[in-house]
Amino acid sequence: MNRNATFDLTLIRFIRAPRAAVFDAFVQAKHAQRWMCPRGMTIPQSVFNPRVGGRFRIEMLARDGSKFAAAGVYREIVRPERLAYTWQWLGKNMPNAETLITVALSERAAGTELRMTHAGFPDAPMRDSHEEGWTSSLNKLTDLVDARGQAATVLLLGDPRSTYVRTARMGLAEKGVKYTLEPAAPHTPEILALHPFGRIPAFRDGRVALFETSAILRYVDEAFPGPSLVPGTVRDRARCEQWVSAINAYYYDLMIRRYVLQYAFPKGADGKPDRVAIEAAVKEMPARLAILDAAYGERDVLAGKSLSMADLFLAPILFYLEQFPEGKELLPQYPNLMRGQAAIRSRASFRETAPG
Ligand SMILES: N[C@@H](CCC(=O)N[C@@H](CS)C(=O)NCC(=O)O)C(=O)O
Repeated sequence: MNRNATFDLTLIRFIRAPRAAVFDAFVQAKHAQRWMCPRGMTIPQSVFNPRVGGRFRIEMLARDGSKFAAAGVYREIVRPERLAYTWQWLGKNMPNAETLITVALSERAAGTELRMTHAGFPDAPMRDSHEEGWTSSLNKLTDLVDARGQAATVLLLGDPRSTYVRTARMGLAEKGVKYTLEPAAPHTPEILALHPFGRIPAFRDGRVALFETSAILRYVDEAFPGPSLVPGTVRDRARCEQWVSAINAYYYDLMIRRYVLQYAFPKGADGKPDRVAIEAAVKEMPARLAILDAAYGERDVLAGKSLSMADLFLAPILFYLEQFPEGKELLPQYPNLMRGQAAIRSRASFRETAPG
């Protein structure tokens, strides 16, 4: 992005698609309607009249029901290389400046370079809010015209054996989001470039980078259509948050770090698992499992009426717990917990993310 004193915004993207496809995505309603608004919004109505002097109008709908409309006039149309049109927000509470969008498309090996300038903002905050909006919209444009679809834009980095990576993958699968899994170990340069603490997973949606599994899932949940990963009521949403936090704080450490990893990466004398460490962890488990069993009660999920982020955090941990002798013996003593796990284990998102 390039900023200058006249408050213009320039975004440059390489898109793996022919120029004509990118050009048509800007001017044909059937394509533009699918991408010309940030993630999490839709365009229920639009009119595109792509000839010099012709008008377009789009109406955007946010998840909370609020609507935003923008319109403009085509100034220049040279398919497939150049396009210029005015852009003005409509409605009382919207900035009423008329701005100018110029799109230049250049042929590159295996794709197109898009250079988009949105010029004439009256101030820096307005320019910056458009940078955020266009960055997200251009991710959707890439999803649409790149043959790989969303998997060209949405990237999850991590080791598929990690419980947190599996949680994120299950969330993406539940939402029906296509993504690319880029294998990466903790603390490697590619992870540290996105995650200051070097843990996995790390996530990118185009230029939006995130770390921490719960933040990644929050983003995925709101940015993409599909079933919600958080419950519908205030109380249940808080309950979901409560369990995500509790699983991170009181379950992962005990069950994975202090137990599963002792078997998986033995550090005891003569390369055997450290029995003292294992027994200390096992002693604490019945009380923790009983808390979960009570939380399920008669339901199959931890919060609300259907699967939520809370269940996605727990299932990969219990999957590993069951692989080792003490965990395998303990778990059947908690019937509600077992019922909840049977429910989540029957889901495609769980089966398809099984660590190899
Ligand atoms: N709070 C982080 C935890 C992630 C985490 O601890 N991941 C483990 C793998 S399951 C990791 O990166 N471990 C490497 C380390 O602890 O240095 C999240 O929610 O994403």
